[in-house]
Amino acid sequence: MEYQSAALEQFSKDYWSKNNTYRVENNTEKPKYYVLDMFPYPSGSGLHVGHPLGYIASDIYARYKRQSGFNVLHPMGYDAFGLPAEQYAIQTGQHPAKTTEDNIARYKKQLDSIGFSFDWDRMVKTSDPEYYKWTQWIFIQLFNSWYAKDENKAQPIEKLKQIFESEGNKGLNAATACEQTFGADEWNNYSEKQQADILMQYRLAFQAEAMVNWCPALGTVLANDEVVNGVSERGGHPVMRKSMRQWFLRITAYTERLLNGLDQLDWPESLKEQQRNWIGRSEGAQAFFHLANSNEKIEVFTTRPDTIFGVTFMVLAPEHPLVKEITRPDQQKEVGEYLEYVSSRSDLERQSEVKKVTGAFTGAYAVHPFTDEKIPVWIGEYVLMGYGTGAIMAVPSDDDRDKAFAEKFGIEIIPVVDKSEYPDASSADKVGKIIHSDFLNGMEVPAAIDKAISVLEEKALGERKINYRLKDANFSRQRYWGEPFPVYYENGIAKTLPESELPLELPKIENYKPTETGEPPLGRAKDWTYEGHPLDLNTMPGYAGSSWYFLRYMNPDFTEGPVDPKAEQYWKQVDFYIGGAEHAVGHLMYARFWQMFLYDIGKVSIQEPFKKLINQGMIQGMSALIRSINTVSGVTRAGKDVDLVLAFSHDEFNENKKPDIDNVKKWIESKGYEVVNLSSSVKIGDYPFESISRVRVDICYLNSDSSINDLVSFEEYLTKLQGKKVICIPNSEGKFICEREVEKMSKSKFNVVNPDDIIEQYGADVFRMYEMFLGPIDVHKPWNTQGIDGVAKFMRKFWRLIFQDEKLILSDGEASEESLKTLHKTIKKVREDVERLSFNTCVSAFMVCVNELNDQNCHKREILKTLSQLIAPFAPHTSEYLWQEVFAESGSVTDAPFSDFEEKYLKEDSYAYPINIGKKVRAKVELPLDMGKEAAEKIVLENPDVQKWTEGKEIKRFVFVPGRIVNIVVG
Ligand code: ANZ
Repeated sequence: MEYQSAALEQFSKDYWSKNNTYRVENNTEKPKYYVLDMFPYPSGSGLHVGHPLGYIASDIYARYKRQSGFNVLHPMGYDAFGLPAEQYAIQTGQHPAKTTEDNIARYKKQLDSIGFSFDWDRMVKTSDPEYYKWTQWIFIQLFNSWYAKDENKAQPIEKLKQIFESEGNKGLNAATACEQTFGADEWNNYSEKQQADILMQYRLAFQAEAMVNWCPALGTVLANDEVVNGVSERGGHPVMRKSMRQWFLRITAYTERLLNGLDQLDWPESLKEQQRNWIGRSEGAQAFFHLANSNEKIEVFTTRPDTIFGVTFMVLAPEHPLVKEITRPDQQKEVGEYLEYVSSRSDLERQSEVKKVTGAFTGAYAVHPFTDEKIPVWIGEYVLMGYGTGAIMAVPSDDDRDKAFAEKFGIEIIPVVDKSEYPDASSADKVGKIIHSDFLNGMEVPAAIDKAISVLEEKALGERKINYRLKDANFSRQRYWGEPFPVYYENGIAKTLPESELPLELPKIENYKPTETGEPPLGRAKDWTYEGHPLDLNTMPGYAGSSWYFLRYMNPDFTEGPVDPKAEQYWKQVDFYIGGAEHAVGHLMYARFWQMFLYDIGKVSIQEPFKKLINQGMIQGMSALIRSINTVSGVTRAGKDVDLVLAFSHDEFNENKKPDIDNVKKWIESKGYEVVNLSSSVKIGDYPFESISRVRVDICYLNSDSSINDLVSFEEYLTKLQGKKVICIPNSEGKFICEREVEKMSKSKFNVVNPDDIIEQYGADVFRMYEMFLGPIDVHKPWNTQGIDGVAKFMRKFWRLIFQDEKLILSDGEASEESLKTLHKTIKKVREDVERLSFNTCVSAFMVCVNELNDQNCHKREILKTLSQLIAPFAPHTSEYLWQEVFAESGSVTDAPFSDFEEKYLKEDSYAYPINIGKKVRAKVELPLDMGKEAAEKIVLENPDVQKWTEGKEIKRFVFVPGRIVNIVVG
C-alpha cells in the first residue's frame, strides 16, 4: 500500500484512546520528568501553524524521555479568562463562557489531530470554578500574609497583629509602604478601621490608591506590560494615567529572591537579563537636601553620591507632592503651564524623548549639605515620580540628561570627576578621580561612593539604599470575565470569604459593559453580597490563573488544596518549559513569585517553578502580493469604454521587468474585450512605478511554488477585492506567479496557514516533521510550503522501504554491515541532537538515513524496526502503526525503549582522501583506512578525476598522509 496518512492516523488514535496510552500515573518507581508548554488562550480564530511549533518540540522531547525510561508529565490546558471573549460578549451578547467553550472545543480538535501525547485527564481551564476556587484561595493566603524581611519569608498576618498588640511596629523589619510608627498602646487604642488600614499596608495582597493605566475603550486598568507604546497591547486603544483604588500584589517583597534565583536557572541568558532589567536593582544612597527658609527637605536617590560636590541644581518630578508647597508666587504661572503640558505626556514619551529638554523653575532653593551653597530647585519631566524618591540631585558634569538641562537653562556646571586617564569612558562608567570635592578629592570613583555614603550616614544626612525598578503588581480589572475577588466589605473594611464559600462564582449578568455609573460589570449583578455585605466588584487579571496552573496539573482532582502535596513531592518542578518570548517579564515573573509564596506557606517544596526553559521562535507568514494597474481608457466592450484593473504575474512585471504589451493585449482580448489603444491609456512600457498598487492576496489561492492554482476563481476573487473587473496577465507559459514577502502571520495579512489543511493534505506526521525541519527551534522563520513536499517525499520513501505495490517487502536475516552502519550512525546523531533540542537536524538525519538504506536496497526487518522506533517521537502515528501491524509488537511504540547505538558500527573503515594537486584540492578518492602508500598511489593516479589534472605532467612527488590527505606535486 502507498503511504496513506489518514488511515495510519486513525489506527493510532483509536489505539491510544482505547488504551489510555497517554495517561500518566503519579505512583511509580520510575524517575519523573515534567515537560510543559505555555497553555494557550483559546482565541476565536483557532490555531495557525505557528502555534503548535513549541508543542511539537515539547512533544518530541516528552516522547523521547518516555522512551528513555522516564515517567513523563506532559499536560495541556487553557488560559481561558481574558479580554477577547468578553469583547465578543459585549458585541454579541453571547456569554463568554459559551464562546470560550466553543473555542476550546475547536482547539482540542486541532491539537488532537497533531498527535500530541497530552494526558487530557489532567486538563485545567482557568475559568473553571473548580480551578479558580484555588486561585481565589491563594489570593486569600496572600491577603492574610505579610513579609518579614528578617526571616526573609511570608508570615501569617495573625502573627503581625500579635506583634502590634504587644510591641507596636517600631523596629519591625517588614515589606511595607507604612510610614507611620506606633507603640502597642497606640495600636490597641486604634479603631477596627484604623487597624485594618494599617494592616492593609503590610498584606501581600493589598488595596492602595495609585496611578494606574486606565484604558477607557476597554473600561479597565491594565498592567504595565499590557501597555505597549501608550496603547493597550490588546486592541491598540489609548491608555491614560489615573489615580484609583486598586488591588495590588506585593511582588516587591520578593525582589532579591527573584533576582538571585535566576542564577540557578537553565534559561536563555537574554531572558534572564530581561528579568534582571525589569527588577532593575541599583545600589546608591538616599540623601536629604534641606530647603532654604523652610522646614521641608527634599529626599533624593542617587547612584553617584561621590558627585555630590558637582550638584548645581535639583529636579523634582512634576507630580512630586512638594511642588505645590515650594513654588514661589512669581513662578506659579510658569509652573502651572508646565504641569499642564506634562499631564499630556506618557512615562514612555518622557523617558524616550531624551533630546527634548523641558522644565520649569520653582523659585525655591535647597541648601547643599556640605557646602551650604544655595541650589535652585526645578521641575522636569525627565524625573519620574514612580522611581526612587521622585527627586534628584542634578550633576550636569557627569550625567548626560542633567548636562542637557543645565545647558538649556544656563545653569553652572562644576567638573568633579577627572576622567583623563580613561579617555574612552562615558559618564555612566563610574571611573575617574574625584576633584573639586573637599574630603573626596583624589579618590577613585568606587571608593569615593563608599566614603560619601559613610559621611552622609555619620551626619544623618542620608543612608545607603538599594532601589528597584520593579513595582508592586496591579491585580484588579474592572471587567467581567475573570476570577471574582473573594472579598466583601463590612463597614468599609475588606474581609475575605471563609474557605467554605469558595469558589465565589461569577454571577450571571445581562450586559457585560460597565454600569451607567461607571462601576465594573459586576455592579450589574443582583444580590452580589455576602451575608448582606457588598462583595468586591473587580475581577482578577489574566495572569492570576496562569501563575500557578503548572502545579495543578500534578493532580487536578485534589480537593484539599491547590496542590496535592504527595504529587508535588514526586513532580517537584517543571523540568523543561517551552513557550513564547513575549512572556519574559509578565507570566514568568508572576509565576516565580507565586511559587516562592507557596513555598513560604509550605504548599510546595521548591522555590523555582521552571528549571529549564526555551523560547520557540515565531513562524512568520509568507504573504502573497500582486502588482496591479488601472486602465483608464483604451479598452472597450461592445463599443463602450471600460475601466479595468490589470493584475500581473510577478515574473511578467517586477522591479526589473516591464510587461510585454503583446502578451497583455492577448489576455485582455481573450476575455472578450477589445483593445483600442492600450499603450496610450496605461502607458505600459514606461509606466511610473509609484502608481502601481501592490495588493496582498489570500494565500489560499496559491500552489506551493507561488503560482495560482485556479486562475478563474482567483480573477473572481480579485474582482471582488478591488470592486472592479480584474484581468490577470499570466507569464508567457500561461502561469500566474505571486510575489512573496515574509511578515508576521496574521489574519489581516491573508497569510495564515491552518494546520488542518496541511494535515489533510500531507498527514499529521509530515506536518510535525516539517515544522521541525523549518529550522532551529528558537529562531524566527517563515512558513514556506515549498519544503513540505520534500518531507512528504521522504515519508513515502521510508514507507517504500517496507511496502511496495501493496506488498510488504521486508526481509528477515542479517542486515549488511553497511546498513547497520547507516542505522547506528543515525541513532547516535538523533540521540545527541534531541538532547540538545536540535530537532531540524534530526529530520535531516532521518532523510540521509532513508536515502542510504534505499541506495543499499535495504529492506531488513531488523533495521527498519529500529528505525521506526527511533522516528516514533517525530512521526508517532506512522511508527505506532508499523510497530503493531507490521512488526507485530504488543503494546505501544511510545513505551518501546529509545534505540541505542553500538559503538562498533560507528568505526569508519574507509576515508575519502582529499587529493591536493598543485596546492588545490582537485578530487576526492575513497580508500580503505588500512591501505598503504604504494597501493594508494596506484589507485589515486589511475582515478579519472585525478588524471584530468595530471595528464601530460610529470609526477614529481606523491605525499601520502594516512587518514588525512594526499598531496601530488606535478612539474
Ligand atoms: C546624581 C547622579 C550623578 C546620577 C551622576 C547619575 C549620574 P539607575 O541606575 O537607573 O537607578 N534618578 C533617580 N531617580 C530618578 C527619577 N525618579 N527619575 C529620573 N532619574 C532619576 O539611575 C539612578 C540615577 O538616575 C540617580 O543617580 C539619579 O541621578 C537618577 F553622575 O544622581 B543620579
